[in-house]
Amino acid sequence: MKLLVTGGAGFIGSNFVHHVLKTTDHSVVVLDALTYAGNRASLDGLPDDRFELVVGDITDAVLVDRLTGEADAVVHYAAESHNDNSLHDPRPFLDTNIVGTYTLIEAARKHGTRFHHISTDEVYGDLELDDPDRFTEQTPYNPSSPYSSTKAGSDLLVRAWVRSFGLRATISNCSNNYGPYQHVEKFIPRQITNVIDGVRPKLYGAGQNVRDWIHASDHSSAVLTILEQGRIGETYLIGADGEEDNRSVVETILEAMGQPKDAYDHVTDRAGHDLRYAIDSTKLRTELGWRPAYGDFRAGLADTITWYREHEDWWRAQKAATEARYQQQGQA
Ligand code: NAD
Ligand code: TDX
Repeated sequence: MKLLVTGGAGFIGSNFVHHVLKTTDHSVVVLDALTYAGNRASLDGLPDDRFELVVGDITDAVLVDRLTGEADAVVHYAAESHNDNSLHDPRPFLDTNIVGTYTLIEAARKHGTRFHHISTDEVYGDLELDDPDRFTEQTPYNPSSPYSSTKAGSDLLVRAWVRSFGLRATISNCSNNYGPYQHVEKFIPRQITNVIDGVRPKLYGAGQNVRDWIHASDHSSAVLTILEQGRIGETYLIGADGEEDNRSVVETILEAMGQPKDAYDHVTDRAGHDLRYAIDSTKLRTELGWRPAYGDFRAGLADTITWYREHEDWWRAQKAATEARYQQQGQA
């Protein structure tokens, strides 16, 4: 297959492109606008004969129409992805997440192209800490932030295009990813690179919020499985049973990096901060037989710390500007 991967120069998209080119004989065209979150270097070393990067915007209907017409399938990762940014400037989230997705599904409908939409568990809102239930494919949508509401909107557009126009689409909603190539604005790489720089990690509020962590390589294998074997029109939740509260994550990072466990600061909490996410991925596991390879979050985190230590050239250029932005927001 020839895949068009939008947002392939971002964190999860680039992990997917590496995974596909390593484990299949599919070829890949990445369409990426190289916003502040995209990095060409995340795609270094890929085979020229099976890989191409097109720098462009997913709201560019002419470009999207041509590239979609040339592809056998579209895997749509491109998004504005950071909750904190969406609280300070929501507009790009509407443009990319809503209008961009609309532009892609219109092209896929016209050309009859198979479409896989990447989304997030945040569309379901949040859970109480002691809620015995986790999110399933049946959980009602209830997003909290400008980011998650635009992702929810994009999911609903895809669902409507399946029902109204017969778009051959699947959707996946995944939990929080960690691993190589994640921007230093995000929680785990921000704290790892802070410790490397001799700066104390920054915990929002009391740090009791829970996220359900999955390694990006496991997200990639799940998406490939759904693309190749998923039932058209279906939604699959992707998760690896990795619930951890933020304070434990910071303490684990500090210990793994040889620092005292309590060497972190509390900073201003995020407005509207979701308390807990948790994914039940039974459908994906029983229907399609998918399993995560990283069973142990601490082992995955240790690999990730090693990656950031060894790839300072990849993240260094973004660190100062990212921390300056947090400083302005009172979260530094
Ligand atoms: P990211 O911010 O690291 O990467 C986004 C990429 O999209 C960047 O390369 C950027 O240049 C590109 N992009 C942004 N706007 C564009 C536009 N208008 N046209 C073309 N390219 C554009 O994001 P990520 O964390 O890799 O997330 C990828 C996808 O996965 C998103 O759809 C996100 O909602 C979803 N997701 C993320 C997580 C997570 O934990 N990070 C979890 C579940 C789902
Ligand atoms: O410095 C920090 N301190 C802190 O305590 C930062 C940056 C974050 N946090 C907290 C907020 C969250 O509870 O850590 C948790 C994780 O924060 P983020 O990395 O910003 O992720 P989150 O808001 O949970 O969203 C992520 O997972 C779901 C991705 O950014 C989304 O794109 C995805 O949909």
